[in-house]
Formats: sequence, C-alpha cells, structure tokens
Amino acid sequence: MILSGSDTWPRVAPLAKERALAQIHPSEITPEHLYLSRRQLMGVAGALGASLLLGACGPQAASPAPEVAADPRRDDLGDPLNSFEQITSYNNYYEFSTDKQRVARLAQGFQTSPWEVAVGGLVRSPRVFGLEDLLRFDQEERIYRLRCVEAWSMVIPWIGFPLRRLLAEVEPLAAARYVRFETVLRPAAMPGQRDRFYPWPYVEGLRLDEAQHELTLLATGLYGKALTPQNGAPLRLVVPWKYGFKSIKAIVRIDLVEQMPTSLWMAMAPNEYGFYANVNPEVAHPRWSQATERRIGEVGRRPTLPFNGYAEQVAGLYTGMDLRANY
Ligand SMILES: Nc1nc2c(c(=O)[nH]1)N[C@H]1C(S)=C(S)[C@@H](COP(=O)(O)O)O[C@H]1N2
Ligand SMILES: [Mo]
Repeated sequence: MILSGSDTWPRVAPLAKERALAQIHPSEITPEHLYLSRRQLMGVAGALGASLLLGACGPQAASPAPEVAADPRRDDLGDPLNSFEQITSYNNYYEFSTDKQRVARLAQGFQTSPWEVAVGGLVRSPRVFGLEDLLRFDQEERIYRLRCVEAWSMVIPWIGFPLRRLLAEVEPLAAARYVRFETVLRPAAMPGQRDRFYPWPYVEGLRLDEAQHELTLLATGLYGKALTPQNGAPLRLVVPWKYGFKSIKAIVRIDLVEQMPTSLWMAMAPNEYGFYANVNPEVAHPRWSQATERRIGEVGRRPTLPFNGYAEQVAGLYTGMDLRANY
C-alpha cells in the first residue's frame, strides 16, 4: 500500500527545508549538484534577485548541463523528483499554447521584469508589490506533487513562500471569504490570448481558509533558480492538493472578495470543473477516470491519492462537506 496520510505528517511542508538540508552531506555539495546547499538556500532570495536582474538585461540563463546527475532527493511519500528538463518542457499554459510541448519555446523571452502584483479588495491595507518586495519574504523550498486534471503528475521542488504571509500584510477584512487571482493579460506576447474562444484573463480562486493554509505556496522559483516563463514566472500559485489548473501562473492581481469567484474553467466548462477541484480518485472527469495517473518519466500508472496525498494536512478544511457535490 502507498503510505497513508498519517505517515506523511509532520514530515512534509514546514519541515521540507530542514529535511532537504539534513539529507545533504557536506561532501555531496559539488558543482554538479543542482540542489541547494545550506548557504545557497539561505541566499535563495538574493540569488533569485540576481538571476531576475540578469533576465532583465542579459541573455536567457543557460539550461543545466546534460551530464548533471539526477537529484537524489525524494518527496514526503518517498517518490523521486522529476528532472528540471521534464518540469520545464511539458507545461500547461493556454496563454501560449494548448500543446504542452510547444509552451516552453513560445514562452521564451517573455518579459517578467519589472512585474507588479496588486493585492486588494476586502483588505485594510491594499498594496502593490513589486517582484523585489515579494522576494523579500523568506524563500523556502517545498517539494510537492503536481497532479494535473488530465491524469499526469510530477514531483517538483518549488521555491517560494506561503501565501498567508502576503495576505497577513494586507490585513483581510472580516467580510472577506474568498481570494481571487488573475493572470497577466498581454495578448501581444501571449499568442493563446489572441484566441477569443477563452474568456481571458485566466482567473482562479480559493476559499480564504484554503488560501491561508500552510501548504498553499506562492512560488518564485524551482530547482533553486528563478521560475522559467513556461512555469509561470515570475509568480505563480501552488496548491498541491488540488488539480493543477488551480495553480495559476503569472499572477498580477490578488483580491479578497465576499463571493465565490468564477474561474476561467468554471466559465468554460461548468460540467467539468468546479470551484474546489480537490484531487479525488473517486470522482471521474466526464471523459476519463481519475483513479490512476501517469507520473511523467515512469512507465505504467500509479493510483491517485485523495487530496493528492495531502489528506492528513488538508481534509479538515472540508469537514461536513459533500466532496462529490462540491467537485
Ligand atoms: N495562467 C495559467 N495558469 C495555469 C495554466 C494556464 O493555462 N494558464 N494551466 C494550469 C494547469 S492545467 C496546470 S496542470 C499547471 C501546470 O504547471 P506547470 O506547467 O508548471 O507544470 O499550471 C496551471 N496554471
Ligand atoms: Mo492541468
């Protein structure tokens, strides 16, 4: 059997950084290793800042050398990480293309600096954060599974910070019940946004308590580097217990609101996608089962876990709710 949720907590999320550090023996810290040394991890914010500056005025960062050894780390269920190459070459990002293998090339050179994120709505202190402000939040590494609604998955070492820290800065008002996120609208640079079939910009939403959960991350990087454009640079949401489409990329607006936001997918296909979209092997998509998934890089399929393996941490958010009706 797969490890049950109770075997996973409390080794996951808040401790991920410590775990990652504990597993790195000093003799292993060599230039060939992509993963972070203690010194590098503490300098992550600075490093991201520097690579972003380079991105703004220099050529694109080079890809890692092909001879780089596979990262030996594991997620909280013992699964190996997907490679940087896999994570950055198989992407869902409809603003660029519906073809996952074309997104990376089309997104190359997408301008992500300067960047501003307006955080407002039902808050006491609305504020516009520049990317440099966001990098001032303590950055940490989180190794999370990403489970796409299309029934493929990956294990990704994100860099970022809990969304709840950002929300605390703007002080949500008592009337705020949901958080609404919006992706940048830039049709001149995003060919998919010239397709009027979709109601751009991409919008997603969370209930406020979901948004404030410790696992909910605003990611600024992965594999210790700044996010690539195809993965949602410079700032994207990561909600590991929900289907991947909730993890909205290239965020420019975050609003605290009273009513449940209508996401792009709720508007497009209300029979397929609901607001909650928690990973649930028992609720099939109208066109395919969600009981199993294909881990990118593996042959065969593996069982899909309730809440994508994070049930122990998040099931309490849904006590008393019918998770079939609230798909
Ligand atoms: N703005 C925006 N965000 C998005 C998407 C998108 O098309 N546009 N696709 C979503 C889907 S369906 C998935 S599975 C994940 C994929 O993230 P990745 O490419 O970093 O693996 O991004 C999500 N975020
Ligand atoms: Mo997805």
